[in-house]
Amino acid sequence: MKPVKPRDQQALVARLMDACGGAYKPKQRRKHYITGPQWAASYEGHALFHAPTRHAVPFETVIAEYEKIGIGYWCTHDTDVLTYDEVGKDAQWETVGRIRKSLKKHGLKCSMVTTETFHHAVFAGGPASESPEIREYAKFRMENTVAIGHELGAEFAVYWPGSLGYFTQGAVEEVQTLTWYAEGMNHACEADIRIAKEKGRPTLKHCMEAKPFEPQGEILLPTSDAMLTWINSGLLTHPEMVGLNPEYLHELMWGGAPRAALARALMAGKLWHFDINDGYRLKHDVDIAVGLVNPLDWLNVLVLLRSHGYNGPFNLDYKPPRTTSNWGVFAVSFPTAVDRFITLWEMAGELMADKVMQEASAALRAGGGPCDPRDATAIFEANKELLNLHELIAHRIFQLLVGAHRGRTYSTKK
Ligand code: GCO
Ligand code: MN
Ligand code: MN
Repeated sequence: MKPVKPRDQQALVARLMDACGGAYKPKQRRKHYITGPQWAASYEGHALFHAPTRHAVPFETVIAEYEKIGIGYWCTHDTDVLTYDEVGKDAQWETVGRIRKSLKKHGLKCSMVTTETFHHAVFAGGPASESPEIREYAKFRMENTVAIGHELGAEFAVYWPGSLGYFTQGAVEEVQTLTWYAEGMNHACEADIRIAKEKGRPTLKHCMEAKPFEPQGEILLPTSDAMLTWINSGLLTHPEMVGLNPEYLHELMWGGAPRAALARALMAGKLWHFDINDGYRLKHDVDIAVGLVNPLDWLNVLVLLRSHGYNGPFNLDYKPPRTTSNWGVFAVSFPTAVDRFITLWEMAGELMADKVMQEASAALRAGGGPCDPRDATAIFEANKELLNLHELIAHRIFQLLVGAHRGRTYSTKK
């Protein structure tokens, strides 16, 4: 192969993107409640063992690029767009004004704001640390983010308490810390009620996001289920304002089935926001783009969400890989992530309408017919052949995923 000179590389990538085909138009992409984070597009490719491979991207550029792709919503941490010195000051409102202008110019909406309570040294002991000053500071930050959210027209506020935990046990009293953390959430909800009233807007939906490990060695609320327990503990003054933002990979990381975790959130009426990405079980938070690792599982997840009428945001919380350039983030990474999501979403719809799937599910639910309800063997015999459908259904889902149902026929008889 001939080396590809640097000046020819973007053209090659663009030509192969075209050759991939199957891309949706921005208008089609905009029909979905897909949200693009400031921090994902601006991620520089750095990590504990990695130097950056890209430069940060200002919100004006991110918003303009999202418009071109057809991502209709933008979200941010407070400190993605503000320095610590600016938070809560006049400079903050000047920036918020520029964000509003930029969103308006490009026809985007702000869906969600989130308070960063993990990066700065002040959160070394977490946002609900022993010192009352640290807890007061966290409350100020949460209230301030709520105010920014209202100013930008957001519908959701997200909280990721990854620094609520410890590396070594003994100094931190778990029940006390969780109670203090609840006081922070109560403060945010009460501020929200007040600000919403002043502005004549609905209150925000406050969504908790769990991750089982990182950055603390042990996390006090490591899973969505743990968060449901905390929401229903009686510590919250407004539990009805607090729900969940599960992240696909975070539920996979602890070894659970994301679809089952989402089902439990749905049952509790708390599935309000969803971070979409991909990765591996029991590994660190690799934040790979949706569908690149577990497309079959993703298809199943979307069937569940479609069946239960989930209509909240699908937030592209992933990290464009370090091998992708600043140009590639918007030319390859975001459009392909969006298109894989929409493809899987549409396939989920096809799967739900598929005759084989429908007949098989109905037959399983109908059962094998009446027999002595106390005779285990008789009941088993009556259902035995029907239960083959479990495997047949899994095979059918695979066929739909790989497109083997289009133009190919399968038969057990020759
Ligand atoms: C992660 C987390 C974050 C949160 C974000 C919102 O993967 O490290 O998911 O990306 O989603 O901080 O609070
Ligand atoms: Mn993650
Ligand atoms: Mn996330």
